[in-house]
Amino acid sequence: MIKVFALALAALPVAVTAGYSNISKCIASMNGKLPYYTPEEFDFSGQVRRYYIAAEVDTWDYTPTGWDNWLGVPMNESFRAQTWGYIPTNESIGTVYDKALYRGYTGPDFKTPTEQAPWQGYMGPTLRAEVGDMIEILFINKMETFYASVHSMGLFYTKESEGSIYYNGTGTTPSPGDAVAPGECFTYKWLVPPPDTPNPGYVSKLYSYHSYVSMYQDQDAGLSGPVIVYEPGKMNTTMASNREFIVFYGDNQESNSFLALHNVEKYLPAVQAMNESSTYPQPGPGNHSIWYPQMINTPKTNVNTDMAANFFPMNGYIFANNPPFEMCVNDAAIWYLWDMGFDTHVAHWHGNNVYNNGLNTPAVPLNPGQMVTVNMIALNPGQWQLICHFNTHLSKGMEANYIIYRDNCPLPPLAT
Ligand SMILES: [Cu+2]
Repeated sequence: MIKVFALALAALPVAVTAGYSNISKCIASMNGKLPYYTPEEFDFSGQVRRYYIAAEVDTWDYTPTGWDNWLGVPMNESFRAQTWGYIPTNESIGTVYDKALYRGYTGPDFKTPTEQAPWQGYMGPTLRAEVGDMIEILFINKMETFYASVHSMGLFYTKESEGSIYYNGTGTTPSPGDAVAPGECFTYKWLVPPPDTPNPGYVSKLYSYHSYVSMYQDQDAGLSGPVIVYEPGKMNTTMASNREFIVFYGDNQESNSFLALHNVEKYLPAVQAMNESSTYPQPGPGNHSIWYPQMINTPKTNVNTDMAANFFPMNGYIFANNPPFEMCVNDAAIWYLWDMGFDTHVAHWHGNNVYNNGLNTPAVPLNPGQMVTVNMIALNPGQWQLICHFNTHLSKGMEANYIIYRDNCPLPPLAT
C-alpha cells in the first residue's frame, strides 16, 4: 500500500469499476467472526448488524427549491446568495455540484438503495447497533478515480478496520481498508463495547463515520454518515417511541473537494482550471515515501472560491431548503447533532428548548468532530426555525425548518 510513486498527471488512472474482482472475498469476510482483538469488557451479544455501503459520485443541489427560503425570494434575487457566490454564471458553478457520497444498499448486489428520510440529505445511511453488538460493513468504491475509506468515530475497531493510515508506514501494517481503490471493496468490523453506552439519562447516542484517505478533501467532497448506538434491547422501542432527527452541521469548501477540478470541467466548460503542476513531487534522498491514495485525493488544482463557493449547509441544504423535520404535538424527539469541518456551530431551535444532559437550553454548542445527543418534548406547535446561531454561518445558509403539527397530524403515531 505504501508506494514511492511519481507520476505524470496526464496519466491519472481512470479505473474501471465493473467487476469488483474481490467482492466474493469481501462478502465471505462478513462471517460474524469477531476481529483479532476485542476489548476485555466486551461481552458479545451475538447480534451482528450488517450494512452495505458504496461511495459514489452523485449530483447534489444545495438549494433544490431554487429559493432562498429565509428571505422568501428566488435564489437569483437573494443578496446573500449573490454575496457568497451561489448564483450560477459562466464563471461560477452556483449550487449544483458533483459530490462523493456514501449510499446504503439492502444487499451485497448493491442494486436496491436503502430507504432514507428525505431530511437526511447528503449524509450516508444511518447505521444502528446496540451495546454488545458487532457492525459489519461491506464497502465498495464505485468512484472512477478517487480512493475512499470508512473510518468510525467512537466505536471500537482494530487497526485493520481503522480506515486510515499513518503516513510513511510508521507503526502499523497497512490494510486494504485504509484506502479502498476504485472498483475495490473491504469489509470493516466495528464493535460497540460498554464504554460506548449512551450518556446517563439517555437510551441512545450519536457516533459517526467518514472517509479518511485525505480527510480535508474527502470531507469537502462529502463522504460522511451517522451511527446511532442504543442500550441493549432498546433499539426498536426507542425508534418506535421517539422522532429521531440527525442534523449534520458541516461546511463544504467546494474548491477544496477532490472533485473540484472535475466540477469546473463539467459545469464551467468555458473556464480553464487545471492542475497546478504537471507532475507529482519526486521523492528526494532518504527514506521518503508517498502514499499514493492520499496523493490522488489531494489534487492541487487552480480551482478558486469564485468558481466553486463555500457552503455552510445542514444535511447538505442551505437557506431552509431542507425537507422539514416533522413531529406531532407532545411527541418525544431525539436530536442527534454533529459537527464536521473547520468551524464551531451553535444549534438553536425556535419555539422549543431541548434537554442537554438534563439541562433545559435553547442552544447547543458543537465543535468539529463532536457529536451531541439531546432530547425535546414537542410542546409548542408550529413551523419553527432550527439554525446555527453563528451569524456568518447563518448568512451562508445554516437555517432549516422543523414542524410540530397541532391538529390532524399526518405522521404515524408514536408508540407510548
Ligand atoms: Cu455554524
